[in-house]
Amino acid sequence: MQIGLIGLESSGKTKLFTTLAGIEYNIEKSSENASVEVVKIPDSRLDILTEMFNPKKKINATIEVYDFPGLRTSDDGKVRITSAFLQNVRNNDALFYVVRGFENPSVPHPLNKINPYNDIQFLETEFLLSDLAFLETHLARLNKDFLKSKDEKMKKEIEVITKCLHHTEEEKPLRTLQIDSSEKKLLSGYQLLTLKPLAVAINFDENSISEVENIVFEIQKKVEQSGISVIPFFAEIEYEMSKLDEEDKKIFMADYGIEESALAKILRTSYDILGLQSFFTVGEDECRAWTIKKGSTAQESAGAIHTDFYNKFIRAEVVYFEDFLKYKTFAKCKEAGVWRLEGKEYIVRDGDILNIRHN
Ligand SMILES: Nc1nc2c(ncn2[C@@H]2O[C@H](COP(=O)(O)OP(=O)(O)OP(=O)(O)O)[C@@H](O)[C@H]2O)c(=O)[nH]1
Ligand SMILES: [Mg+2]
Repeated sequence: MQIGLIGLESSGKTKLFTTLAGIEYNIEKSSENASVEVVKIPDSRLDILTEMFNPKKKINATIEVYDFPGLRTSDDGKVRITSAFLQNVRNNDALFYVVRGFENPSVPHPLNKINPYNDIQFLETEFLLSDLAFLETHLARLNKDFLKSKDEKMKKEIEVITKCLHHTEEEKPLRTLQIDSSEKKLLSGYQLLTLKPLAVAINFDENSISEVENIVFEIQKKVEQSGISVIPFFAEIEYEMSKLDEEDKKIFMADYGIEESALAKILRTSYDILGLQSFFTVGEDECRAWTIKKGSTAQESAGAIHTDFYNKFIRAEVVYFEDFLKYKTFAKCKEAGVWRLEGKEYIVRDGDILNIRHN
């Protein structure tokens, strides 16, 4: 699974990316290539399990994060969406749009004003127009082909595309359209832009900490119906903080009046909009968070560990994390009736602790 950091030039994507990945920030930038790093998903539940089992290894779930070059002003003074940019967008399972909220006269803004909501609208409008153009052309072609072939499968496709087109014509992003799983499958090959899960991270500067809450509240209200979550963060501060040890970090955060780092929130949101969740395996050797799609069965989850576990699946022993936290041992969980044996069709919950029985 991969998530892309995209946005206008100099919004703070690389600063965020380097902080997430725990690497050094380098001002030298490539105008063409994205960088990629595998990033750990912080999970306090895994931390607690690790404390309880004291294993040799703790393994977090991970996602791939891509840092893409920003959208720039072209020679005519306008920001044009390039085909390279659209290709970058299409290749991601989900997107984080990094938007500028910080003032800095020495760093020009491609749209010439600091207005996060305006930047969100800019991208959404470009995506909508691109989808609209694609859907219109594609529908015309499908209709023409259908007249010749009378193919039933094509008829279904025409229905779905028409539904998408109407939604887009109302200037609504496709991520807010109600579609079932078969329609989703049908559409997946098209890589429609407004169908991509999207979240927004607004990069503020330290001087605006006191106003951030209100600004974000207002913006969130406006974009809620587009299915977008907005997360504020402070790229410069987070970067400086990431280089400190735990003690100094606490002092630093208290100085700025920051309650918690935004990085964990950004990563958990990425995970969430990708439609992912975690289950855990525990033991003296390792405690580990595994990544599965929401709605995965016990057998599919076993397959995430090993294909053999999928093929030779018998049953899954299941305890929900909160229950385990309450009763502390599997024996106590059994006594309390919260330890269960589940078959292969069982839908795994986010936070289940599994032990797979297999042949
Ligand atoms: N004052 C201030 N400057 C910032 C902040 N975040 C980023 N900058 C500056 O903005 C510039 C761009 O930051 P990057 O993280 O490289 O931005 P980017 O989005 O990766 O830029 P492109 O890859 O060119 O699109 C750098 O000079 C940063 O120091 C911030 O929170 N406050
Ligand atoms: Mg960059």
